[in-house]
Amino acid sequence: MMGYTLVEKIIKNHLDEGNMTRGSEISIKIDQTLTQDATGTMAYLQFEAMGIERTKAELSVAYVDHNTLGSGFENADDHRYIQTVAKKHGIVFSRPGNGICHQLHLERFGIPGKTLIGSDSHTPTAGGICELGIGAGGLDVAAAMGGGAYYINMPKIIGINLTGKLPDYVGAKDIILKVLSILGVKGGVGAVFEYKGDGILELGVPQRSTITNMGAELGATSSLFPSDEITRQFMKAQNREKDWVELLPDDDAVYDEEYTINLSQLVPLAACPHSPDNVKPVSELRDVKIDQVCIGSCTNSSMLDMLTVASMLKGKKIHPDVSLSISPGSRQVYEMLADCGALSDLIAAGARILECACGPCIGMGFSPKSSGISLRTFNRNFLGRSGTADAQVYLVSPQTAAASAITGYITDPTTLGDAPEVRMPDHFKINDNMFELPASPEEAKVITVERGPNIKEIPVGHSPEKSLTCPVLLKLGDNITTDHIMPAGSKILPYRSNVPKLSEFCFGVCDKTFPERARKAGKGIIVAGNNYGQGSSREHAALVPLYLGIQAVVTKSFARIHKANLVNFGIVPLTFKNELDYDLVSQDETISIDGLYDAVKEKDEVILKTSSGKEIPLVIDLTERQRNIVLCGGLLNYVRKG
Ligand code: MIC
Ligand code: SF4
Repeated sequence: MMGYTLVEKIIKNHLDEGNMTRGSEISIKIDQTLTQDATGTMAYLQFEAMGIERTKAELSVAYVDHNTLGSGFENADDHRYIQTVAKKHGIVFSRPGNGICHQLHLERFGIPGKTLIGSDSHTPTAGGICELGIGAGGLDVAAAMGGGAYYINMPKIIGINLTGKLPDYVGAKDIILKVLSILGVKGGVGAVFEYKGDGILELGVPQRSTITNMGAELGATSSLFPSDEITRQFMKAQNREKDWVELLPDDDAVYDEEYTINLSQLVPLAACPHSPDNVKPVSELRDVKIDQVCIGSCTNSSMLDMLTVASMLKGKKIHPDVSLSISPGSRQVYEMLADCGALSDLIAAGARILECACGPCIGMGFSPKSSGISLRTFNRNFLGRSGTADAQVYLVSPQTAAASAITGYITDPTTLGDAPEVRMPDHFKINDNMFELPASPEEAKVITVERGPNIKEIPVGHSPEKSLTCPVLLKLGDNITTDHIMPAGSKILPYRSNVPKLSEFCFGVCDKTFPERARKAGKGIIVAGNNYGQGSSREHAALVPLYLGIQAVVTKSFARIHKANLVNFGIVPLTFKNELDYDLVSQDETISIDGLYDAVKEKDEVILKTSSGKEIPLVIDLTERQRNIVLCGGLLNYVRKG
């Protein structure tokens, strides 16, 4: 008998259907769920539509952290909806101002060995304390709250051995950027990453969580560190030692692939525009003059990150041409920074302190100047995500960000001499008064859920047509992100509960004429290259195309969460059997797929006919369950049908 890896141990304990053969479909029981507000309204509308009284998960938390700008009534309306729906249905509500979902979940709720799904792609952050966190569409989270198991393909397991010790000024962000430089943005699709080796003993939970967080950028299903003495100390410092359990991989555990990174040889790295895997050593970028630095996001906003930055900025002045924003990850971090005086060091240096929320990471304020250069400690630098179409965003560690904020150029922090020593506190300040507990089942009966006028009906999917004839409405290249499909930012994000309004912005980054053309055509398909739909878990990237009449998406390959979202809303995901056939289809031509419905029902292939009569074989890579969902026109119809 072979030993087990961490993910095998957790899955084995939660297995509902299937077996742990790599790549085969399994379903797992879900212990905890989380939502954030930008995906949460949809998730709870769908939960309500399922008619379930109370969440069946051990713990469900509704965080508000994305849409906190409040430039109109829309966000506040959505927050009140989430607050009341949470109170009524047994869900803990985290008020706006409490912090970023993933940081808060680590601090207050995550438990080693448990399973968590969240309507946010960075839910794997919880892997920093060995909780199996998986990002999913809101509808899947709603189904898990209803007691349903969650379906994934049994991942392959990639072991990352860390050896050596990080040099001064080199951080956890540099480790994950290194992994991204090796494997790329689709190198983790279908995989879980497990970190091991002596090097992990050098990393505290905040650093481990920076790494598991950005595993999302590899396309991974999740990432895990073991739950060891370091995890115990972190949970003890959060007054949660009782929730700690040890969880280590077996010595003879088998990994499908292994890589080794020697931390002692690592240098500060940056992901250059416009992809997290476009990685270069910071030292090669030293002539790049910058306009802006943003420190924060669920990747790098822990107390440790903030103390590191404060120690580097203490007694210094931000370069006059640089605007520096700092968003602490949670109110705990914020309060403790205030208590220890580090907050005044940041303010004195000239930092612009923002509330603890996602903020600039999702384009909610702080968009750079036109063609501005922004250095961010975040996890995504996709084109346009910052809110400025021609901005150039580099992703770096807090150390590189702080060093560069002072000099005005991208600066290798290791050139600064000895690093100031920064220690994590032995105890965190615990104050849970921004969490609101749900009502008892009795009290819940009289709670009215408040629904503002921004909350509109969710479009419902339909079965695939028997045979489909329609235009190719858009042809796209590789690595199209959900930020391309359904952009966010301060002008668009407030409409997350209003699909008709949202549809005006669909594919705005690629082609502003798309919504109008789609409306006129009434129906159509999209054609794209590899890794289509990478990035965010937002199901709006499926729902809005559905609303605009998209029937099928034909690609070279899909990102995991987006493919699941297409299935959940009844859009047929198809892939080219021969990748080269991609070149044979053109935008605007009329294609036909004869026998589409029957093919989804029981065939592995179907033929797409181009207008010039070429026949292109397409693969239908769906499990039986997924086929049935698509045939019903999506998961809601499927669940309703029973
Ligand atoms: C993101 O980082 O892209 C987001 C915004 O957190 C998304 C969720 C969303 O689109 O609401 C994610 O990562 O899933
Ligand atoms: Fe928020 Fe950014 Fe993290 Fe997404 S990646 S959850 S927007 S901080």
